[in-house]
Amino acid sequence: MAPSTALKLYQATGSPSAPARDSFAADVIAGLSARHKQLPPKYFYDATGSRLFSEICGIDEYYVARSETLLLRRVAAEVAAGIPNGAALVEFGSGESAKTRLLLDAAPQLSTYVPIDISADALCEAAGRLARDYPQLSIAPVVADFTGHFRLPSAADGCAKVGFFPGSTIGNFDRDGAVRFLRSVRQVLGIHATLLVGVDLIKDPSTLTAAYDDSRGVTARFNKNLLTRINRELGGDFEPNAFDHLALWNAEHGRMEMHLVSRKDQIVNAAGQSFAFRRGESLHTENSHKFTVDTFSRLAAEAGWSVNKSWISDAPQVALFRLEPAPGENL
Ligand code: AVI
Repeated sequence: MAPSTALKLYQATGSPSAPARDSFAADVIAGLSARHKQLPPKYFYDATGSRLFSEICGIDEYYVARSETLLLRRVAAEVAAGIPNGAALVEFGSGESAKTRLLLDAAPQLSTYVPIDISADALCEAAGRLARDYPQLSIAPVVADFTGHFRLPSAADGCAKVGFFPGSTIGNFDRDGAVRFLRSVRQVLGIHATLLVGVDLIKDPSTLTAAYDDSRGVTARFNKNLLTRINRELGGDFEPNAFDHLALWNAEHGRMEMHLVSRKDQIVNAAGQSFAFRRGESLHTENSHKFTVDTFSRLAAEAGWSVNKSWISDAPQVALFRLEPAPGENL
């Protein structure tokens, strides 16, 4: 039997289509009606946005993916040495599971892989490929919004759990959201767990800005694709070229910000409502927080985790943290 047909997909949420469209519309109406217009970055990732993001990960200026892959390659054996026999690797927002192979290759003692992703198609494809290449591994994909509450599939019962959250996606949450997410991961994984988190580190603003405003304009297209998605899915009439892509370093909040800045006074319709933009007015589309080892350790501590070990890549630097439940913390 082909691996893709042998794989059982755990649907942790109801059918995402209708409720997902409703909450997209509600988020667009709320975000465009706010005094400072903003949209949640999770809506970047339709099929085109996901493809553009993969392209960004291959761009020289976007060091985040490259530095993390090189780091994982360098420390995989050391990370693997801390993984118990028969453990389950649980990946939050697994996408193409590209970096996962570095861990799977280094840790053949893993018995189970649980990739969690909102996209059933991406999950099926990635899980099918992994099932072919790692026939000893039990693969139990879960379709879920990894920021929400869900239970792990029974395939992971009785296994020690190793959470995996690479890619610096933790930086896309605000501080409270990051703490809430890390707390919910502790609940999902249970008490005998460790969590590997990839985090981008603060560095010189010119390197940071170039990473979010690449010279080929792929990140600009990624940003403007959000408007195209609103047009297609919510009957919008945005002219993407009537907005400029802006990437800026906000030193006060330790984050890269992406905005779409209106090139003119204009009225835009979307989700059945009209929204006025002034020339120069910004629609804030993403925050990407950057940390030091110290600031990330404090954030993790707020969520009940303590740092067991951290590894830092060559420049441009990113970090990989291994977290364990803080002593005395209850679930
Ligand atoms: C997915 N996330 C970690 C990326 C980041 O760096 O914040 C998304 C991205 N935005 C622009 N380029 C990449």
